[in-house]
Amino acid sequence: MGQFDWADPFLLDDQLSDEERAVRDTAAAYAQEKLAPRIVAAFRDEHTDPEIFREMGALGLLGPTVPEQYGGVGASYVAYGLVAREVERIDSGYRSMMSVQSSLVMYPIHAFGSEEQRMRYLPKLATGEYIGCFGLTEPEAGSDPGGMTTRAEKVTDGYRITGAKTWISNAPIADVFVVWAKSDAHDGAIRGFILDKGMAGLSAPKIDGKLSLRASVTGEIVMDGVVVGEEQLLPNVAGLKGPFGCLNRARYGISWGTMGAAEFCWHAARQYGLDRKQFGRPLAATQLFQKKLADMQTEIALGLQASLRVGRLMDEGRFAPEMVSIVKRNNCGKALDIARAARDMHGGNGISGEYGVMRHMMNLETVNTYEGAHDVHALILGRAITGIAAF
Ligand code: TGC
Ligand code: FAD
Repeated sequence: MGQFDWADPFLLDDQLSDEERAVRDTAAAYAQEKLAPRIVAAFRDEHTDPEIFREMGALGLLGPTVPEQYGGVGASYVAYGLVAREVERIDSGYRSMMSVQSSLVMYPIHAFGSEEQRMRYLPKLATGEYIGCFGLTEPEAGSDPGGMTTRAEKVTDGYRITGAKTWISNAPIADVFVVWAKSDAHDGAIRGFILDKGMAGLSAPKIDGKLSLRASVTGEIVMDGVVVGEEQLLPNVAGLKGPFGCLNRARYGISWGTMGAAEFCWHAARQYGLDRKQFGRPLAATQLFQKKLADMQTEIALGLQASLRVGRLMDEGRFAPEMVSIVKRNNCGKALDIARAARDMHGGNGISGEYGVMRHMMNLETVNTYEGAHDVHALILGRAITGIAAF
């Protein structure tokens, strides 16, 4: 008979390679030593520290799946997921900064870019010298990115890009902007362009006053006739499968990350219940409290196993986007439920910044919405189940 480890019920650790464990341990040590001490003040003050990109880059945590010749470490997608879990255990905003850089900026430049673009951008994105952002969402096109109105119009030797993106992570501090636009020169197909900070007509104003992801800066991307050369077009993809190909990776990473946030909330609720006495005994001695802890443990154990399976299939080149929809949707939804329950189990202390559970809860409201809202992933799955698109 085996031993039961309450914190790792299905022995996830056993299912990882030595290399994956090493990446996980590096990320965990960094997150606990460097990110945890900063987060309470960063969230309270709505402060994003760009230095975090350089710190993560120095440890190989940015674009870890990118091959070494371009500055990555050639790690597996399972390793990438483990990094997201450790970083989001501290805060979803920090994971957001990391996953945009890795999956939404480095991935498309590697997968869809020219060799010249790869060499020019990837090494500096990997070290964090460059910060990247990804512009798909527009004020009138969120869940339906095919409805975008940003246009790339052909001009001599290049394109003039006009339009606006909104709710863009990292945009106000970005050096590199991967943006998607309908290109007149390609029969109106959606194409990807790499814009550089400082280009004439490009600005990225900050969106102030968020009640969620306050440690991760969000902004607009305003493109007022930005003229770029042919060499800024991502040459190797056309259509929505370009941005969706990036989203598959980011959504997969989020499925691990949200489990990290949920584990933080679960462990915090357990410790609070052991320490806090009411009616002459610890809260953790009550049946209701234990049921909530058992529900959390069950959802987290199942969610992690599911993400691990999708990660292994991704590494084998056998994943389908619908698999990612299952784990992104379910793990976000369960993590949000767990954070809300943990907030309640902390009583009045649960609303203080110090205990962290309400911050996770507020963050997870965004995570449940971005990268395909919870209900939109249900519709992606509903289409696969019935053959009928109900969008
Ligand atoms: P649809 O007709 O389904 O597909 C159009 C074309 O795209 C292809 N495709 C995919 N390719 C790769 N991976 C996927 N997951 C794909 N899904 C679709 C498809 O094969 C087709 O290709 P082709 O060659 O036939 O043209 O497109 P639709 O317009 O009906 O899409 C509907 C829907 C709901 C699937 C889609 O619009 C959707 O996923 N909406 C959600 C939007 C979204 O997720 N936005 C995220 C913005 S980025 C962000 O939030 C970053 S936050 C990150 C952070 O801070 O951490
Ligand atoms: P809408 O599409 O208007 O949806 C509103 C509600 O309607 C949702 O509940 C949705 O589930 C529901 N709904 C939509 N369509 C249907 C339907 N057909 N049937 C039933 N229900 C439906 N985008 C980027 O491109 N890059 C980024 O870096 C980025 N970072 C973000 C950071 C933050 C902090 C936030 C909040 C958002 C970010 N986004 C980013 C945008 C994000 O991807 C969108 O907010 C998301 O895709 C939803 O779009 P929307 O906000 O327009 O909501």
